[in-house]
Amino acid sequence: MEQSRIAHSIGIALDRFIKNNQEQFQYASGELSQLLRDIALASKVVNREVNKAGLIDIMGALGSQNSAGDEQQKLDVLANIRFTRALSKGGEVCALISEESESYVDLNNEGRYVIAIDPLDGSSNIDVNVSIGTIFSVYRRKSPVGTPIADIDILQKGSEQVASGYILYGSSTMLVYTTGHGVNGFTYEPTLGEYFLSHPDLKMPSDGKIFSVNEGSASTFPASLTQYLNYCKSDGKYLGRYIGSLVADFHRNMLKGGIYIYPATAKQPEGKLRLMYECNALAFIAEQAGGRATDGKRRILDIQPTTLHQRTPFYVGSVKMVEKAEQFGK
Ligand code: AFP
Repeated sequence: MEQSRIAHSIGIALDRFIKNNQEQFQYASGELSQLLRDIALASKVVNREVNKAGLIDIMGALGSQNSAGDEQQKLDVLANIRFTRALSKGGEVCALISEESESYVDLNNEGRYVIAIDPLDGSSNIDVNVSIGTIFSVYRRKSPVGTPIADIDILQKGSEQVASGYILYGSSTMLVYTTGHGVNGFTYEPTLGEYFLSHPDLKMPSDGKIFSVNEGSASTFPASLTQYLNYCKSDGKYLGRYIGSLVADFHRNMLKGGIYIYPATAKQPEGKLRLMYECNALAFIAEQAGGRATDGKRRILDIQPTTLHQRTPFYVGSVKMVEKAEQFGK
């Protein structure tokens, strides 16, 4: 019995996977690997807090508002602290852009990387025990190491990301990331406190059946989107699925095939989602998994950000579904 148990390999742990694949990275000095480990470690702490949230009554609004005017939840604040702390301790990060801070956080002029992060996305789902996520993008700084951070370091296009990923705090906790060599997904094993490779070389189906959009705002959608949704509904093969947690909606569509849309609306002409710490990271992952991400017209990764908290419409998912939705806008 014991022998047969030992014979079964438990799989590749995240640490080993990162180490084994370090050479793939153009600037393989080990710093990016360490940075990914720092993010993984912080996510374990956040995961623990997310899991015990209901038990120790740390849920609910703290009463302050973040830079975008959203009401901050306690867990948002905690997650922001955990990730900032982990990334500042490591020393690899010179600046951190976060949903929770109006300006970027200057961490360490010696660091070579800039991080954009939404520490806890989908915060309105926290109180009702629905999946939430962390989203992150990693860039190389452009100014010389040791000098103060400059705008060119901060306002980089998504196409300049060297890594991106997300953590999904769902029925299992998963970390999914890319360094531009495909996408790999790791599932957290809580009793061992470790992520294990569960979804190697993830590919998004080229077509799908799921459309994810908040139809509560349908009266304010652009005409092209209304036409696309009418097409989906009249066809009969499509399913509507919308959690309202970007990471969870994106992850489901990546595994099953589908499209997630947050359009420009009459109320929010630039859309709701933030380019730098929501859309770019998922666009990079989508493309690396064979999917497509646009603002309905332009490739997300080609958009030059001009401000930290810039918003963009977001169409992401299976190539054929995104292309079909775009056709209605031509
Ligand atoms: P919250 O963090 O305020 O819950 O917003 C979540 C989010 O940024 C993204 O995760 C969702 O997909 C999207 O907004 C939901 O927005 P709507 O409630 O307008 O559909």
